[in-house]
Amino acid sequence: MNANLNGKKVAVIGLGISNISVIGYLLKHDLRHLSVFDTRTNPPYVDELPRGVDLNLGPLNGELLTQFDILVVSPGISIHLPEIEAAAQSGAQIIGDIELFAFEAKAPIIGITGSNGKSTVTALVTAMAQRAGIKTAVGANFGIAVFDILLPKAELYVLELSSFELETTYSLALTAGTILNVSEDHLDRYGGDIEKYAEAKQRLYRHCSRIIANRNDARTAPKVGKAWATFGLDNADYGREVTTKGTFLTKNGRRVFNCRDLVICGTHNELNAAAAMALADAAGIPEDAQLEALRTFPGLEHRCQLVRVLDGVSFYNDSKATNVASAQAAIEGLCGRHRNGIILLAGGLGKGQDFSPLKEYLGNEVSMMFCFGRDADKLLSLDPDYTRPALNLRQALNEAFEMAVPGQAILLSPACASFDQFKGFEERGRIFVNLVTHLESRRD
Ligand code: UMA
Ligand code: ADP
Repeated sequence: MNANLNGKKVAVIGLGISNISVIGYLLKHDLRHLSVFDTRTNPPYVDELPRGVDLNLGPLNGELLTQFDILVVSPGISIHLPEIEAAAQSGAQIIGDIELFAFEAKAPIIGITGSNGKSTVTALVTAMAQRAGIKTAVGANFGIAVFDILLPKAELYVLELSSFELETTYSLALTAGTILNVSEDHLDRYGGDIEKYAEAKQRLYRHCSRIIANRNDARTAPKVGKAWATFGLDNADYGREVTTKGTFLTKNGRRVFNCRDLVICGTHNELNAAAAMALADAAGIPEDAQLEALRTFPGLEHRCQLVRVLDGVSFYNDSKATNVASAQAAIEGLCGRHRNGIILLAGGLGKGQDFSPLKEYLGNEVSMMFCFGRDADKLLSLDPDYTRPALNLRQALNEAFEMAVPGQAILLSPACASFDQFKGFEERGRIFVNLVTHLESRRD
């Protein structure tokens, strides 16, 4: 896009974390006009809006939007809304905060997208770069708006990018980037079509110097151009080797790290570590810093975290598992550690996903699944013998604990978004941890 904002009529659509930060940036320009829109009647950040900014709440006014030159659209708003499409047809540029950031950022950028593992890999690469003494700023879908991390002193940016953010990004040039994996998620925004979702993710590769693809997931291979490196389950390029002495991370067949020394667990995290090393090499981060970061990275909150062991039962908080593939990864990552299997707590908003991949675990790795939330019925229909309804998370946990035997794990890995019952996955995870912390032993 044309980076010159001066003299332009700009509409900011959506008043969330990203756009409140963009507004501050926009106001530094000599705009002809700035209006803010949000479809909610009571969005956050209204109090933080500078005085005099024109604010429009409630349903979007399509007619009004056609009068703007540029629409800066929040990731939470679909650019396929008729009002936004009409503005685009009238000649408005539809962009997001990342597009504007792309013009301002002077340091190299690493970009990470994928259905699962984005935050973990983003945090790992950031830890690797920081270990190497590189002044690194991390943000975007990671939860920190990009305009809050834009610093003249930054030597490297690491951005976690969602498909929504990529849809409104055109010029972002990456030093290194990856699509970690593509599985069903957010299909409610893509008309139920996973290929459309994958296409949005492919936009990450458009101006990417060093593309890192997952060789076990064809949808991550670049449609245009070639991968600089791949990562995967075997020991080709970046990968792993499973031996009788343990599992090792490898680079071109060379064993570089014993997975025993990883704090984060599960095969999916070994893949995440391999991807992080590939990105780090692509960006010139020294190997000793990579390995040191792998050794010390504690994992992120709400991702397969052991909360407590009570009466021999282990409780895991994997509230960030907001889709089926992430719940599958948690089940597979934990089942080897728990000889008596897993009781799964799942449910919430299914976002149009097909839950059937969970069926194969029922009666096998998962001895029972307690289902709560808006789409509980869809989960319950997978297999009535190994599923039970629960009114809410509290009831699911209490009933699971009553049923559990020593050696079992109770795993909150909901395979669903949380917004039907919670403010977000963090709140869901915090409530679970709090409930678990207050459980009393049944042995007294
Ligand atoms: N909303 C409306 N009407 C509006 C604007 C927003 O109803 O006019 C709703 C959205 O549907 C959404 C919520 O408000 O439910 C917040 O949307 P937003 O676009 O204002 O979001 P921000 O607060 O700016 O946060 C966004 C990302 N949110 C989304 O993509 C939905 C955050 O990712 C990101 O951390 C933040 O920018 C920082 O740049 C969160 C997320 O859930 C973590 N991402 C999804 C995911 O990871 O699966 C993609
Ligand atoms: P994202 O930012 O893409 O949501 P996170 O790193 O926050 O990814 O992890 C989200 C969920 O996905 C967690 O439940 C985690 O256990 C699971 N997960 C992490 N990495 C992977 C992966 N490579 N493949 C499948 N699931 C994963």
